[in-house]
Amino acid sequence: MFEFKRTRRAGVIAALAVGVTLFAAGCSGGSGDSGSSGDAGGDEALSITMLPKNLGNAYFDTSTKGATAAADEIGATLEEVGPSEASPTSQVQYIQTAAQQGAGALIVSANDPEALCDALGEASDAGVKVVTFDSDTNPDCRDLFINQATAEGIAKIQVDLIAEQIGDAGQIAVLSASANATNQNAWIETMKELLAADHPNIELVEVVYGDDDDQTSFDKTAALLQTYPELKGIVSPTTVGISAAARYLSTSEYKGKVALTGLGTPNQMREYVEDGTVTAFALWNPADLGYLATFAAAALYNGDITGAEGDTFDAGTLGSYEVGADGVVLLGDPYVFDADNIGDFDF
Ligand code: RAM
Repeated sequence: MFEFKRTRRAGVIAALAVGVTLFAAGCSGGSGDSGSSGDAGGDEALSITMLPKNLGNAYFDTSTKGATAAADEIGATLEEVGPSEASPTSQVQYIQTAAQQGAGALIVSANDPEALCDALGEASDAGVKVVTFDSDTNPDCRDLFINQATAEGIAKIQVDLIAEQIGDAGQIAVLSASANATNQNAWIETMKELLAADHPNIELVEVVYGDDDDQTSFDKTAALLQTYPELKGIVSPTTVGISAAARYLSTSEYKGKVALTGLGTPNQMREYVEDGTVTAFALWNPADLGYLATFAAAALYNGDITGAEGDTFDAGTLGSYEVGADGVVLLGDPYVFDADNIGDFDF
C-alpha cells in the first residue's frame, strides 16, 4: 500500500487550507491541537483509505491534499484509491480491498446512494469506520456524512447566479455529473423547486449527464446548444462539467451569449473568467472538506465520537464541529468566485 509520508509539502497544504477557510462559515477557531487523537484506537496508527468518485478530477485531487494534511497532523496514514470512471458500482472493489487490508477508516464520495451499501456494510462489520464526504450514500450505510454545504444553499446560489446572468427569463439546461450521483441529484431537485417557486420565466428544458468525464461533458454541451437554439444559459453543478462546458463555449459562437455557471474550481475556471466566457460561479474549499472528513474519521476510530447527533470533535485548524441530524457534519457555505476575487484563490 502506498502511504502518504509526513512531508513538508503536507505542512504547506495545511497552511493553504487555513488560508482559504475564511469562507468556511460556522467554524469556531480551534486550537489545532489534535495530539490526543493519534493515541487512541489501539496501538496501531490509523490507516485511512480515501475513495473519491473517480481519479483525475482536480476537485478530488484538492480534497485528498486536505485529507493528507489532516492525516499528517493526526499521525495517520492515508492512501487514495479510486476508479477512472464515476459509475455506480466502480467503487465496490476498492471498498472490499480496503476492508481486506484492515483499513481503520474509509472516506468515500459515493457515485450512487445504494450501490455501495453491501460492500460498506461488510467493511463496517470488519471494523472499518465509514465516512462519506461530498456525495452521500443512504444514511444507514455509513457512520457520518461530511457535507460541504446544505443542498438548499448549494441549489440557491446556482439558481441566483443563472437568474442574474440571463435577466431572470429564458431557457436553461443543466449539465450534471453522473445520473446516479447523490449530491448532484439532490441539488438539481432543489434547483427545480426554487425555479418553480421564484423564477416563473425561466424554463429548465433538459438535464443531461456528462458523467464527470471531460470529453463526455464537452460533447453534451455541444449537443445542448444544437438542440436548443434559444438556450440562454447552462448550469453545471460539477467541476468537471463546468470546465468542459466553458472550454467548448470559449471558442464557439455562443461565447458571451449563452451564460454558464454552476460549481467550479478557481484554477480550472480562471481562464474562462478572464476571457469573458464565464461571469461568476460557486464552490467551497475541497481541501477543507477532505481535511474535515479525515478528522471526523479519526474521531470515530479513536472512539471520541460514535456519530450520534450532538457529538462534537476537534478538526485541527478548522476548529470544533458538531454532528447534526442523520449523522451529517456541515462544513459551511458555498462561495461565489468572479473576476474581482478569483485571483485570491489557488485550488
Ligand atoms: C465534481 C464532483 C463532485 C462535486 C463537484 C462540485 O468534482 O461531481 O462530487 O461535489 O464536482
